Amino acid sequence: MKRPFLRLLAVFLGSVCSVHALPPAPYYTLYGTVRDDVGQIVVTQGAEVILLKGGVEVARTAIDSTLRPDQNYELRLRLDHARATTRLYTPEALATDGQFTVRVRMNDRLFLPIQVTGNLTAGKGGERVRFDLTIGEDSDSDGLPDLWEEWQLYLAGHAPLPNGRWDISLLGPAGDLDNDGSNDLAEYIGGTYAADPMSQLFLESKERGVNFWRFEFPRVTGKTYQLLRSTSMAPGSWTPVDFALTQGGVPAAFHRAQEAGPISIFVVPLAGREFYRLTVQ
Ligand SMILES: [Ca+2]
Ligand SMILES: [Ca+2]
Repeated sequence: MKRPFLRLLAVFLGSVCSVHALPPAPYYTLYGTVRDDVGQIVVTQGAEVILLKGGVEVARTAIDSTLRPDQNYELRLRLDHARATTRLYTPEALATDGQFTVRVRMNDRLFLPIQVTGNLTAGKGGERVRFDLTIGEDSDSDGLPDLWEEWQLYLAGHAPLPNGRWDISLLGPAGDLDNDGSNDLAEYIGGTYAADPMSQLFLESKERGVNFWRFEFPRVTGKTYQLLRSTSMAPGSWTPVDFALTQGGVPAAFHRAQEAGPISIFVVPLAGREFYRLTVQ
């Protein structure tokens, strides 16, 4: 099978980025994806992200899996540029560079996401900052939930240590337990097995017609896929491209998998050289 430059290019939309907007609205926007401890996007009805300042709630928003393909929550916060001698104009406003923390409420329980350690610092008004959240325990502080790590070790044929615990240090975001070229964080995000080298995300070119290009990739139930295209592969040159699930079908910006297995997607090709990459959430 031929997979050279089209081979997965699992891109994490989880990195922090910020976009500056113009005044007058001094909102600070926190957004991202909330996942559970096996990597699935939270779809629980009534689940919320809650923001606290000094232990007191100042904002909350519903977790909504239909919000956008690459995020299921968004919190817009008012920031106050108050100087040390002035007071915040509303009790709900956060002082610029103020301290806050985040919790997730789900099934009437409050969870501390593993990314949240201590207080966080709000930036400046107009910023839009990605902050992905994972519910679960992370006793080795590597950003991967312990339950998922233990599950991968079980699948790999490992046994618990004599003390009954699993040696989760064998996995890490930059590690590659099965040596398949996809690191353990990519496998967690992509929903593939970190202990099975045959299980990984890749994009394969299958067929080039006069006015279509057919690709195939192995989808995982519950994951959302988007396609990006570039004519140079230069950083910043990748732009989203719509794709259809059938030749001549209606193109869409993303695909949310309802089942597992290989899937074909169709795009209208450009005239010249082009490169594609697949992203997963
Ligand atoms: Ca961990
Ligand atoms: Ca791997």
